Amino acid sequence: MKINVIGLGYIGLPTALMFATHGVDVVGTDYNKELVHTLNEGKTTFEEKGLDELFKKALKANIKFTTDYQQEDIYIVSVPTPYEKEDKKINPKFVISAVETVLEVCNKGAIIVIESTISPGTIDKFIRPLIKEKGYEIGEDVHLVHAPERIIPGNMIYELESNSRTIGADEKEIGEKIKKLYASFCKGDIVVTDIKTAEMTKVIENTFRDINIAFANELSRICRKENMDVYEVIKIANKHPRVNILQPGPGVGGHCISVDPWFLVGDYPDIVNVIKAAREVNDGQPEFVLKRLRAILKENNISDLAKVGIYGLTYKDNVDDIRESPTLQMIEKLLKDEKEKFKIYDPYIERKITENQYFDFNKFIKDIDVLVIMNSHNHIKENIDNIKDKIILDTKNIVNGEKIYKL
Ligand code: SAJ
Repeated sequence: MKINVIGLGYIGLPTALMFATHGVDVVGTDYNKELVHTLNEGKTTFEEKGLDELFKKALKANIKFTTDYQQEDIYIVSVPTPYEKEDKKINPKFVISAVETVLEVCNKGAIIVIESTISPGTIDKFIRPLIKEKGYEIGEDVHLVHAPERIIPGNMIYELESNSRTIGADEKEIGEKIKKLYASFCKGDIVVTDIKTAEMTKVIENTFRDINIAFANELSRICRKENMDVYEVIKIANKHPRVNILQPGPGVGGHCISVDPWFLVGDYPDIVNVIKAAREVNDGQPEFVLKRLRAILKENNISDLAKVGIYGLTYKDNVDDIRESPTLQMIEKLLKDEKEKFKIYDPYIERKITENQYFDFNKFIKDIDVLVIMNSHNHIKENIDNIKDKIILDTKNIVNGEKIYKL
């Protein structure tokens, strides 16, 4: 079988590699020339456990990278789906242009599988009219499928193989055909349903997690008010057989959980309450961290912000992805003109992102008195002994001792 994967980012690349290492002939297409060039030089474009090994295996199998769309029978579209900042609605411009270009080159009867996360109804609202407008008959000239991914950055390769998946299709046979294609590497249960159900399911999975993290974050604020240990409260409550509270943290980042719930807020403004409130709590968490930091500085009579170091720029632990990261939310939105004063370090980030960024951990630690832990990368856990003499705001609950403050 031959496929053309469109979009070689965080999801498209590992998916293309997985297909290639499981007997499928793959051409990966991306409009970013530099990215295609890097892949053709034999290098991956981001860090992910097991990705380099999988990439090497795929190169020995059958995979090519190009900026051109191919004439094929099956396309997997894995392009970003941003949202509009003003009305919080999805902006499907990348999916639209990918489908438009596919239509120009595809064989008659081709199947276009959209993997990108899209809000419920996006295919009905934007993709079907577009295809009809171009004079194609859906179900005849082209078939549509929505096959959202579920993999978690940091454990993508394992999850690609073992997670269950959803395939939404108009026609049962097409759904079954694509199910068979994914079953080449996916050992999990693959459920075939209709397109809109698949769209809704994907978005509400991430919304579920956002709401649950917001609950933990709100608890951290309540416990702070009462000067109580939120982690102890959660640990005890979780002994209840039907309670499973997540962990509070410095905020929610990434391009999934902090984005997808907004699609529902944008599309159902008259209905949505809980989802919107949860989003606002999680978006407000970096500000809570900052307030907590200012209180700690006051308590310790520290007025010089140059003594403060922030550890962690990525959106979560042990990944190199900084999209929507709580630290960036904190320095960009909240600190503004003060941001130059803080010192910043993240072992996963080797390029300059912000002012006063350090690339040497020991030097960073030497230059500060107060440390704010925003990420619990394995790196910091291995260096606990080197930081214990600092005043620490530990938003990830990884270190205990005197002068160590929690959320
Ligand atoms: N976080 C907390 N407390 C927790 C758990 C997470 O504050 O108890 C924070 C993290 O630090 C991070 C954010 O939430 O900033 C999101 O991290 P995550 O690891 O929960 O999820 P993502 O965004 O990396 O990946 C999610 C996953 N979705 C779900 O778990 C429902 C993944 O399966 C999806 O494939 C991915 O979104 C996606 O692409 O949609």
